[in-house]
Amino acid sequence: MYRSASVAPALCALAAALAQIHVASAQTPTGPEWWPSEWGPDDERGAANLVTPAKVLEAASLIREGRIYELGRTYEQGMPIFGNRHFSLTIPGLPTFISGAQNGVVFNDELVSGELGQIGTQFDGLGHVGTEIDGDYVFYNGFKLSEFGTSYGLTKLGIEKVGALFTRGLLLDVARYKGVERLDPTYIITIEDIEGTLAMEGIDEIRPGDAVLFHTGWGQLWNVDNEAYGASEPGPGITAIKWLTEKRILLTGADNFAMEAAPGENPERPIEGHQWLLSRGIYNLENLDLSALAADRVYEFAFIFAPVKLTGATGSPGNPIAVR
Ligand code: UVW
Repeated sequence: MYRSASVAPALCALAAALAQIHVASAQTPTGPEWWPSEWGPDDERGAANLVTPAKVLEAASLIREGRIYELGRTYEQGMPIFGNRHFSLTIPGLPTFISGAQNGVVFNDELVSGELGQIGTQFDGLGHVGTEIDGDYVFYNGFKLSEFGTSYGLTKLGIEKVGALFTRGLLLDVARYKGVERLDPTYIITIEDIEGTLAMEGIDEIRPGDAVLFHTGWGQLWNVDNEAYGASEPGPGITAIKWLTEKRILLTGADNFAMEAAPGENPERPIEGHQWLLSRGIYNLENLDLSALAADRVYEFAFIFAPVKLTGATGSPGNPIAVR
């Protein structure tokens, strides 16, 4: 038994050290605990915090020709849709409103239904994908769905919190790097592929706050062979996604339905790239049209996107643009 007065502080120090080890090594099904975030335990914007005035000016300096590239797909009946999600647009009434006024004015409105933030070109917010831990579902910054989920929207991490994004964009044309029009249906992009693509394109580095877009060529199948488009897809594997996370980027994106390879490196762990990125505050864009950027070999540009402010939503539709 320890009786010396000097032993107690030593034991306390040991206990504190052990507690530190516990904190540092606490594991989840997708790696070490990712909270609290570097922006504090209450932060809901994640990597959007990296879009600082300096980052905006860096991006603006990349605009040299004033040429705009639209990266968004049109939302239309029959477009590829993941799983049982749906999209419908109708014009009720035709015309919707007949005024009967002297000037004969009539109006048309549209009625849209669907998982608006998760169909077509879509921006995944931080409330979209989480991880089951100890009977709850845990998201960015450790927020638990039992505490922020309601049937009428998320009270934390809603897409309205993101704000407007204006940053340096990079197109990684991995298809060109591999010498193909379109990567194979289950091709998994590696770190070496990314480094090789950057070298081919003359891009020196990926920087914090960048928007990193992958051109896989898979978008050639959009509305051409929708079954093949949704059956699998080439994209970065979880190893490359973890590496990108360490670079503290703003977002990933690709010309396919989920950005990451599907199936991925371990088919027993589906959509793990989403889990990894969104949990750590990094956003994701899917179903982009990157064909014009790739054709013109535009690899570095100003990337601009303002998510629609749907309070409590998990994602946003929209039309991101690249400007060079
Ligand atoms: C998939 O396609 C699974 O990704 P998301 O849910 O982001 O659309």
